[in-house]
Amino acid sequence: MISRRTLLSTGAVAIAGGAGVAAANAPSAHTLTAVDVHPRDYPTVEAVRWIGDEIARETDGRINFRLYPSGQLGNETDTVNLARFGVLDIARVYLGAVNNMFPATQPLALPYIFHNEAHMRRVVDGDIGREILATFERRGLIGLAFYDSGMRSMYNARHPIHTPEDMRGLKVRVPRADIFMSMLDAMGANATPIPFGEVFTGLQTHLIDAAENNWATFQSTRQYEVARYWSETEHCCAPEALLLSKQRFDTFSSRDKELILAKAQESVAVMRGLWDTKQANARQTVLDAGVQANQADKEAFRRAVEPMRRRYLADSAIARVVRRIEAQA
Ligand code: BDP
Repeated sequence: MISRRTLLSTGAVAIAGGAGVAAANAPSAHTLTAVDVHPRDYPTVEAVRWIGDEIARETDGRINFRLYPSGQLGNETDTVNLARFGVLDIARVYLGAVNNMFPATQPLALPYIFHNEAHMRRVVDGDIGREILATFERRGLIGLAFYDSGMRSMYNARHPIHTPEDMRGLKVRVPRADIFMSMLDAMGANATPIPFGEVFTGLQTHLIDAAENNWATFQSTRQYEVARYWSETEHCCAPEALLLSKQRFDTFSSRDKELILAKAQESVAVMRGLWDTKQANARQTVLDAGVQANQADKEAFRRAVEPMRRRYLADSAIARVVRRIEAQA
């Protein structure tokens, strides 16, 4: 089996157009490489493909995208860094991957910060969203857009979860990000960080009992085949981030830059259309396959994470943004 690291380095060679086996496939100077952990037909990947097609059309093919979906080029934190250093161009990542490097993104990932998806959309579409996107520039990235990621809930292979009590002793997979780890700890789970691509096998082999994610991911990764209980905690509604290498961006003329930024912004509406359909279909597929779904006691979960939320709110910059977000509920 080829290790992730080998893949990453061969991928990086191909992208940088270096010598050797990969050189034959090296993209031209105006090909932007875009990575995502999701498969080709996932809304985030389709939205980025849409941007590439639009830009290629407007520039008569002078600028085009090459997509590397399904985590081919490694985990999300690695791809963020590869983009910062100009090895790849566009990284679509979940917010946990950038929470530490870009603290301004933390409020958006806090549990129960958004009342519903409409609230999240309103916030990222407005001044708060724009201000947070602008902070990516401080460390080598252009924040292109925020995409939908729905609400994350809990699923497991053992029993329905109603209250945090039901989480005791469960090994719950979390993404390797401080916010997610402390969120799940606060809920009383045994938070186990494992990479996204290993969750299915982890559930299947009982290395873990549970995980949390949105309907679309639960379905597209087929994790529902091995975790038969979905419990609606809806604890997190963090959007996805679409990031572009600043090094690469700076090689374009101001006209091209405007085009890239404009198409990325336009893709948000495209993505939301795809997302709404995907989310509804994924939910139906999972329920039709016999997964048992229940409402969890969200108030009890909200109480459980309150001390953890308060620790984040001790940072006055975070507290200020949280107040503004709440004002838009
Ligand atoms: C999905 C995100 C993906 C993350 C994944 C995870 O779209 O970027 O890698 O969750 O939990 O919802 O790791």
